[in-house]
Amino acid sequence: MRIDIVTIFPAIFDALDVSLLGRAKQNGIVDVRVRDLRDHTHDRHRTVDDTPYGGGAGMVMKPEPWGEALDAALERTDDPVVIFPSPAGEVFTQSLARQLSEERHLVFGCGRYEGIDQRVFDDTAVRARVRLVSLGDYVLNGGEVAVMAMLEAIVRLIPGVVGNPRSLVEESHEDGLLEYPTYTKPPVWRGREVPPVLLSGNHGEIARWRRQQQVERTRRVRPDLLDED
Ligand code: JA8
Repeated sequence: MRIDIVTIFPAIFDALDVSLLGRAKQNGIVDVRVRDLRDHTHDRHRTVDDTPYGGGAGMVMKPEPWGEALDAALERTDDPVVIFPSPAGEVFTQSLARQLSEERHLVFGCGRYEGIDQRVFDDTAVRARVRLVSLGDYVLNGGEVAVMAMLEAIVRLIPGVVGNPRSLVEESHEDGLLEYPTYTKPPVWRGREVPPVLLSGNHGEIARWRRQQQVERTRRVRPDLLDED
């Protein structure tokens, strides 16, 4: 999978060389290109923002550097998806991560300040599938950390990135329920015992207990997950 990232803070993505994503990069499973938006400015101060038309607080990202940077990212590609993290976007879910993990080319645009000139989205949508995506109902200072989170969720779903694919199917959210509690040795720690069923060797009973724990936990902390479909 090819991944382009447009940002004014390329150094944030140095962290992509570590851990799972680092291995996926080294193995050539993902080809990541981090692009500095300021390389597409042409004034002495490398300006990427300006005051908002209509007034209001803060600054807006100018369209011209974005146009150039996205032209470069979209050059000689076939059917890319362009993702802009935004609190105004659709919510990022495991299902969207799964969909995006099957794409050939993802482009992430990291906004800062009060946002990007709307015409950048409109112009990009003529050439590519554009999605505004939110991690949740809170505001960050920019899209970079949101992109890191999305990339981790997406890249680990690409075949060959995570060692044991079974663990992907079993874990949280693929079945719409929260995870069951997990335990390892020792059998007693600070007076706290591991639930005896897990030591019973009865795999049918263990599976039933785990499913019951998932349902109880989901009802307690995320009843919204049980409501729909
Ligand atoms: C922000 Br500025 C900016 C850009 C993207 C995002 S995604 C999120 N939750 N907040 C803020």
